[in-house]
Amino acid sequence: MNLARKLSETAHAFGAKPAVIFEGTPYTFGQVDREIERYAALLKRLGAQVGDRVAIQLPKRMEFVFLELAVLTVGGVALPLNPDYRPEELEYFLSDSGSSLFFTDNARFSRARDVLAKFSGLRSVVVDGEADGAFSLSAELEKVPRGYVREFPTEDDDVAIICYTSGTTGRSKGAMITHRNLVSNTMALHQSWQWSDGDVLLHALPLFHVHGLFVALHGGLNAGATIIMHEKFDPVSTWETIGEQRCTILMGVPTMYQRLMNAWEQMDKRPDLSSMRVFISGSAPLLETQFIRFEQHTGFRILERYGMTEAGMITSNPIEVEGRKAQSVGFPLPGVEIRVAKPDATDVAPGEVGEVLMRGENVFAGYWGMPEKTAESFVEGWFKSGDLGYQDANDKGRLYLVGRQKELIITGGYNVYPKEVENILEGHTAILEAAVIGLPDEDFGERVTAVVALKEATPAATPDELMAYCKERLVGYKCPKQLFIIDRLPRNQMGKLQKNQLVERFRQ
Ligand code: MLC
Repeated sequence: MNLARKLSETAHAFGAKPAVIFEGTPYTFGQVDREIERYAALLKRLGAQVGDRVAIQLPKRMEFVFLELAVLTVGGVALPLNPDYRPEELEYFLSDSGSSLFFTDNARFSRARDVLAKFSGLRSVVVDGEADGAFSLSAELEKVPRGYVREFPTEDDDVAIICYTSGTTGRSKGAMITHRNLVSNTMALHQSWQWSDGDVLLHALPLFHVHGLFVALHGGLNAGATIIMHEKFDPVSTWETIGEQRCTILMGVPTMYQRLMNAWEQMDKRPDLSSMRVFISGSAPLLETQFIRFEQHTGFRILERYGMTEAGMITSNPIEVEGRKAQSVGFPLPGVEIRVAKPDATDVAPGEVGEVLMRGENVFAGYWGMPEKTAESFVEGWFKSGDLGYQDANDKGRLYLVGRQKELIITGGYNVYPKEVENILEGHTAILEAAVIGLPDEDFGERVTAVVALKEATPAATPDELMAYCKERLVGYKCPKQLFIIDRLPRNQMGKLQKNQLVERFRQ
């Protein structure tokens, strides 16, 4: 079933109930549904066809919610983009996806003007006011004819969303997520986490990624719950809102829980948590110390679950409190199968570490325009996650994750492949070679750190200059937080870079 159709049906059942309260402004289910319909009519007017990619680069705001579901309504493919992407990054996503429509705001439109001029077939729409060279959302909505009837022309196996994920080679890959993926995962979580229309979700995550979009937004709308939406995460206002709005669910990444605990320790007046049902963590490993500290402070045991862009939500700790264990990501969700395998794809012995493989209706349809990469990512119908883990044979196969097969840094819930940052650094005229590593960080979990060797013949560059160079070209979370200049990067006799030596040397 088309996800937008499903959510529209729920909206009809809950008409006058608040669906989303965005920074204090309420939108009922009926209003949200009508806006989605109006935006869908607008997309049709702008010529959107079934399968067309529609890129959306917006800060967190209601237009994003209406647009995403309007794109799905007309059978298009939504391309949610980080609002912080720099114009050079945007160029890659627009070109790789072949998007025909681009929704953004004035600030981003003017910043990306030169890039956008390269795409002759692309039409841009600004959601705030007017801009030369772009359609104005409000003016276009005015022109939408009455009487538009939604058709939801796409179904289960059609692509609904392309979500870009950082790639090992430095080139981001567009994961094609189908309606079946979205609907089955939403239903699996509905059942496992016992969502109901009595729930009040505090939504403080970004909207452009799996966690904030599929798990939180789609999950809440599907359940008929009320979503209290904050534009930006702030630990103090999160605590206050939970108490004042009688929230029942919070979803966050470990960095958010770390900051929530720091704030808790500073607060004079502790919030009333009596309405809370569950605090859920994902997108990065939750440390045992964080799990324990949170329970000691609040009395709540965080529910950790495991997901990834390519497979949505995969496993979860049980909703029953006593079943939640630190460092474990729990058990497969309904309809999801997992295995732990050796490099030859045969099963490991029970309890041994191997690569976690998965299959089910949650697993994506492949990488956009990259059939070889897609083929490499599967073995006999199982998706190879790249995550290393083991299943506890004495606890019904409970899954624990212990590491990753490929170099990957997870910082504050975002994935960064070092190669992407190394490629940028090595584009600088003064840099001979660069190595990017993740160092432990109390706030972000891992800290993107660069170690570079400079060319002799060029004028020397300072760490600050090199970090500023990255900031012009890369979204903030990928930029090195620290940069060290050394004479030569350590290599073994075969010439292979010894990153573990760099980690040892710089972790202090
Ligand atoms: C922001 N910055 C980060 C960062 N977030 N740097 C590293 N890692 C991050 N995650 C940068 C900013 O650009 C800024 O740079 C500086 O760090 C300080 O920012 P801040 O104000 O402290 O950060 P803040 O805006 O508060 O954001 C922190 C955060 C945010 C934790 C709230 O990163 C966040 O919302 N993370 C959630 C990510 C997420 O939704 N992941 C889900 C992926 S889906 P400067 O230069 O401007 O100072 C997925 C699947 C699954 O993984 O299982 O869920």
